[in-house]
Amino acid sequence: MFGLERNLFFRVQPDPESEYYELGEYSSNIPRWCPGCGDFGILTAIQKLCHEEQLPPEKTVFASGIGCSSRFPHYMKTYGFHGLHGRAFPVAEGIKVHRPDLHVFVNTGDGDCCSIGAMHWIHAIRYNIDMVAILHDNNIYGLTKAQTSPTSPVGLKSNTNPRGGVLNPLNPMCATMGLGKDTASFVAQVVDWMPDLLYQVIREAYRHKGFSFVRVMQRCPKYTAGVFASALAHPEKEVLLLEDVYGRIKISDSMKKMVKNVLKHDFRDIHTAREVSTCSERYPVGILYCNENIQSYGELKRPKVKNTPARIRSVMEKEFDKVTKKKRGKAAPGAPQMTINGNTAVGMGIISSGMEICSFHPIDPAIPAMSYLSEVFETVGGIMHQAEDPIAALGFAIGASYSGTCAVTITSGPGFALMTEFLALACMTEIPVVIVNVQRSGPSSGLNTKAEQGDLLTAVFGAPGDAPKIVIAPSSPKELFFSIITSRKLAEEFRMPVIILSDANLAKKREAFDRLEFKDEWVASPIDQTPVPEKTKPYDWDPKTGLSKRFIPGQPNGMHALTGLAHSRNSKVAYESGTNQDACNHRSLKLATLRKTLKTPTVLGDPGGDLLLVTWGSLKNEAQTAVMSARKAGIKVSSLHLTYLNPLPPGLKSILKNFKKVATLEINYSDSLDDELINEGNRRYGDLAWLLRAKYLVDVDSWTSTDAAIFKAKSIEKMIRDRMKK
Ligand SMILES: Cc1ncc(C[n+]2csc(CCOP(=O)(O)OP(=O)(O)O)c2C)c(N)n1
Ligand code: SF4
Repeated sequence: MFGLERNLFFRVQPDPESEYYELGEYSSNIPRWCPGCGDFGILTAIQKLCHEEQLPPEKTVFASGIGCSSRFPHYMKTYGFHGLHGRAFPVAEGIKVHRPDLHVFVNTGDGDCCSIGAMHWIHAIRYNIDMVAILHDNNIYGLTKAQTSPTSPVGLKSNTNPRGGVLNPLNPMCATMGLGKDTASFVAQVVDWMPDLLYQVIREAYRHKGFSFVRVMQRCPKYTAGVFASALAHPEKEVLLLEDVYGRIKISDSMKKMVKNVLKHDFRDIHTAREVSTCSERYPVGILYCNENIQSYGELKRPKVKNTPARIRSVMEKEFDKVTKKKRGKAAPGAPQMTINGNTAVGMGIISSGMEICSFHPIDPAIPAMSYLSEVFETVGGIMHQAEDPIAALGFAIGASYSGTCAVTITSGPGFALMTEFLALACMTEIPVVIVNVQRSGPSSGLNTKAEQGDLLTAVFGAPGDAPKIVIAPSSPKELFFSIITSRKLAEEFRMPVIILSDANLAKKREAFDRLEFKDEWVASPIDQTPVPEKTKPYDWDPKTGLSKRFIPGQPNGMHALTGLAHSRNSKVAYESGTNQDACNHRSLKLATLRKTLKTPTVLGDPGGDLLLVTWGSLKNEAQTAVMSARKAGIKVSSLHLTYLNPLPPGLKSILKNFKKVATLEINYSDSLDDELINEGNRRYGDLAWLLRAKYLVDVDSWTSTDAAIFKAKSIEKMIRDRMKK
């Protein structure tokens, strides 16, 4: 913008050479772990690593899930992302792919990594993105007070297996190396009670370029005091020390004396590594396997060009040309017309907004938008990430956004349903992100190519707890294009997710309109990367608007651990409801603030009458044509189209009150009063009707069908005539 490069901030950091960080500069809050917990040893080793390697705290990020071990980021004075149970990997991947300049670590428990997050773990290994993942393996779910984990030994009593676990434990080392010698990149195992080895292994993991996976046998004196007791008491019998033949790890004489079983090991030999890992009598400790020749997904995805407004302009002008007919259009004689469908509009809007990252998991009817971007996005320096599932797609987008941008994900109903936990996290942590949901007929897998407007309530309310977010429904490809540009700006300004509801009709529908000319103002301004002023809090909510300024990794003085748990303005975990209430209040105020800027929508027809037909999304044109025709026939009907669905625009209540009857026209399901069992008391309504009824206490009827094909102007007009006769 204004002659500056967008990624300028990567080069205005203080010169790391000129800084020296003391060991104490990496410590933050006092850990809440139990006395004797093995997590302390891991913390000490990592703080030592940061100090020895002189990692700039503002350029270091610890991402975690939920668990005792996942509290780790709160104890480091770096940036931290304490997110969702099992979902640290996609977030960390988004961070590192967008910001390769950051040092990224993941702290994960055995439940977090090997159970709920197992799918992300497998793919994290496959992506081989440069980061260090520490598995804090205490063989139990610690935080939730002793449930069996996938690594719990047979017979271990827990409160979910009071007579002892029955399944053989999963061996994370075998699982990792089982993915193949050209997939696993760095695999190591160590115990928390051998601090020197622990430190050295983590150091080698850090120095390895690629995904380093370190399993630490971590003592949990509270719930699994017995499981490592024997190895601790008899290291000479139960531990096998791997002495690497390359001498990366220095094995002291005292270590050798204590352990006794020492194996000279070439960590390039996966067969021996697998063999020793499967041995049930001894824990092998040291580097098991390392392959330095595997390509990193992060490197493969590294943009070859910079995403500057000038480049976006040049690419988009060509893209607009490709869809523009040279001959003069009918609608506006003289102006060249471009014709695009909704899915292409999504792709074009994403590029034109200056977004740099789009993550997705293929699902129809959104796939053509993903394909379009896969073709073009790279040419403006954009990154397309096909994630292992929709959960990871949103997690990756959130990670990228957190690290200093606003990323987007594209999906459809079933994928959107899976995303709701991450969606709430983005609301809670106030991370901007744009989600495009190309709705399809549901429920469940439904009809994948047919349109439905069945996800409105999920978009507005579908999340655990109160999670305010912006929901917009464009009505045409052109509106879709501009809604993406606006959404990015809203997401960043209001620090919240913006959901754009498209649908299968809109996705496929081609619309001709005057050829666009690229405008620099479509591209969002670069993010402020200047040092955070002293004493500024990560959630310095303005008492009136709820708005606050976000800090991003790389910004000096802004280090804090962001958390999906209830938190204070300082981003400290809050253990009492009062703080949570305060935070909920401020997040909600942001919607009220946005609402103040929205215009009251215009009624088509008279401002009062017998019937007001309310629509949203793709039904606008057909409904308006029908209403105009019915009006010509003397019916006192008007129509109202809503684009902003959360928050709803001001002035609606008085509009609705001016009509004898109000009905929504929606492509979704509602009960019919013609059914014998259905009455006013038990009737289920279309999504928008539910919203309007709840919000304005107006008796709003639903005229809906899940068959999108019936909503043609002629049949809508007939519907109006028939129903007004009743
Ligand atoms: C979706 C979801 N499911 C379950 C939980 C509850 N939960 C939080 S932490 C945890 C287990 C933690 O165990 P582990 O990952 O082994 O870490 P540890 O506490 O032992 O360090 C569970 C089940 C949750 N927060 N979210
Ligand atoms: S419950 Fe176990 S893992 Fe959790 S803090 Fe206590 S000792 Fe550590």
